[in-house]
Amino acid sequence: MPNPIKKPLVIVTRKLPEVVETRMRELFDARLNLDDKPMSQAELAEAVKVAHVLVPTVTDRIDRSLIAQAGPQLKLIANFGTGVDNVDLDTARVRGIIVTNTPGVLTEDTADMTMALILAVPRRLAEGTALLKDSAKQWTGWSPTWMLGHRIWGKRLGIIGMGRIGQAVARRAKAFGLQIHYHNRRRVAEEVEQELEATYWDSLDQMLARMDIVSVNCPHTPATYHLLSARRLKLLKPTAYIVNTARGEVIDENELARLIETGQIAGAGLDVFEHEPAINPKLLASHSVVALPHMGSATIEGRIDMGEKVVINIKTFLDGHNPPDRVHAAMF
Ligand code: 8YV
Repeated sequence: MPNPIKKPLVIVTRKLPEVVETRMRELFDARLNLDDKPMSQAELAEAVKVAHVLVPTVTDRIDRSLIAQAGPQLKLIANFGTGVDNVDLDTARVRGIIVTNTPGVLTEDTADMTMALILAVPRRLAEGTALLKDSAKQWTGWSPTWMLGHRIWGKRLGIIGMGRIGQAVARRAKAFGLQIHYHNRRRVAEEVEQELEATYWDSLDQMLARMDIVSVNCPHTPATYHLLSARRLKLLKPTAYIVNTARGEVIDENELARLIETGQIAGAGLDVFEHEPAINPKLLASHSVVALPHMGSATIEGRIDMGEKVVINIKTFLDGHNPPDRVHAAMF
């Protein structure tokens, strides 16, 4: 920025942890959303007409038509989140708007939640707790053949997307005795493969057909939209489970629901959905599905760290430097 603005207008679309909001107020002319009411497209359009910096989240659609309405003063979209599939990166680039995200700080939390789902689905955690809480089905006591799930130790876990989160999942899963397999655009470094004792599959199709559990850990991009298509989902063994803490759009959700309903896939642990907040009702009705409301990175520590990254990105940019977490479409 050639002429640094004293107090740039930073519009934040959702409520953030108080400590982050306080810091933003100190540094910027921060317009916060204290009620946390999601902004409509019309409200977002008003925001981009006046803001120097916009701080959106996964719930905001920063698409081509919205960016077209931005005033010339909008120079930075500092996304509060790692995934940037909510932002049209190409249009932003053409308009000379820089986009940043918050990588790294939610890796461990998201990997924890992934591991929780890897355990929860085969071991029927949600079913067990629902049963105890349902007074109509009084528990009559232990039985040797009751609530039997499946062992995860010794089984094959196929990770789709071996980036930071995929590797953090692999580290945890290895400690639980799972054999690590993965598919990624590029093979990871040999030391990483050795540490994780991970087997690389160039062919996603071949990997899918052999896994006991599949975990989706890749970003949602045009190339990964419905990567788990109807055809690929049918390659899974009927005893296989799917876990998704990445983005719903990577899986054909209707087909997944149908295959679980008809017993062609054993179950799923889902933290994300294709049309959030809508969820295919068949998934919610299934005993074999553990569904969570997109809370993979929902820890107070994580949210504060994310906010800190957003502040650093904005501050660095306004001070005339390249923000540390700048993203380009080619990175994904
Ligand atoms: C965030 C996420 O909560 O950062 C991401 O990509 O998926 C989530 O964990 C959300 O996106 C915040 O915008």
